[in-house]
Amino acid sequence: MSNPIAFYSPVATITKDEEKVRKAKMSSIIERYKDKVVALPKNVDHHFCKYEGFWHLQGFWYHSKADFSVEAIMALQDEFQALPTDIFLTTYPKSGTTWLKALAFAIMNRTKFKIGVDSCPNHPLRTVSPHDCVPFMESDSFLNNPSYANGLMATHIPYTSLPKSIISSDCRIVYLYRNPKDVLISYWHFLNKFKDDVSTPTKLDDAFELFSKGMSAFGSFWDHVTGYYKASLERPDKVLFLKYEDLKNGPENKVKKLAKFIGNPFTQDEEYDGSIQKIIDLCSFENLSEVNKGRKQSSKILSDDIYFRKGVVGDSFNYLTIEMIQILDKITEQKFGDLNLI
Ligand code: PAP
Repeated sequence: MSNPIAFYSPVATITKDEEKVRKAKMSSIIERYKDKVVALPKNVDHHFCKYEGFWHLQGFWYHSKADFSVEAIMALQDEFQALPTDIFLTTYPKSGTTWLKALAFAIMNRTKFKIGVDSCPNHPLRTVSPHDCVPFMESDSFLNNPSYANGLMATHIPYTSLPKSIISSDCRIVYLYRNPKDVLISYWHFLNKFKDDVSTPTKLDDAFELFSKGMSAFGSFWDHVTGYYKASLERPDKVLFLKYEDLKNGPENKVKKLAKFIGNPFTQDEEYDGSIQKIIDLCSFENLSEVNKGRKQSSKILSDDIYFRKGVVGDSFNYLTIEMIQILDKITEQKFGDLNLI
């Protein structure tokens, strides 16, 4: 993380020309993999937003022909070279990625950007989105220029499909788990915020059915979690498994654990002077959602607000029927039964 400013500024102020370059890069990747994609099993019965359906790769479903799609995963698997010092923040979509990005970024850059309004009113997280500070590997911006990540990246790619060099280089991986019911509801709201979808919102029934069948971008929630959870048991010094709900309930301990794991432990002085709490406050839902109110970074979404809806545990109970809850609980029990995960 030698110069974080070098990578968040261009993203925050992306020009039309830069966007063109990124799109051209993504188009060339899509073109390069088109024959391979044609050969993959697909399900085109279900359209979401601008996506034409789902394509199956290595046990998981993906969209096609855009960033965050199967072509992006294939390109990363073929080309991405990790460094042993790289750190990967990994999640199933809607599990708290934005929050984890903010926390890891704030922890790793706390010498450069001191926390606390007086010491650093211009902290990047007071002006730009956590997504501008920590890129997704499968995004067009990263694929166009991987070096701008500066050693801290995020991804939704399942553990078993990560580019091989991430594992062989012994990189540290942080996985954030969130309970599937809240993930589903968060995901459903998110889907309906995409521009193309505003006039024809996805019904909750449909989102539920597809999610239960593992038919979402990045595949089955349960298989995704299982891959990372098992890895965290097998390689605990390299894979840290955290839970959104634990972070909500007792953030201090988890933030300490995260800092230690990513190689930036808090000193005793920092523990006494409230540094941990300052990071928690900076990365709180309230603060980040205020900073990102009305911001618009990408043309694909209405605004960065959509990453900050409610940020609470258990909101799914306001939407799901009892039957839906029972079905999801049953799948969770069947899938996670022996893992001692919930
Ligand atoms: P992504 O995977 O597309 O990047 P992600 O950040 O994982 O999205 O999911 C957004 C969810 O995290 C939202 O949940 P909700 O729909 O249930 O409200 C969002 O509110 C929540 N979130 C974002 N920032 C924070 C935060 N600082 N603290 C707690 N929850 C947060």
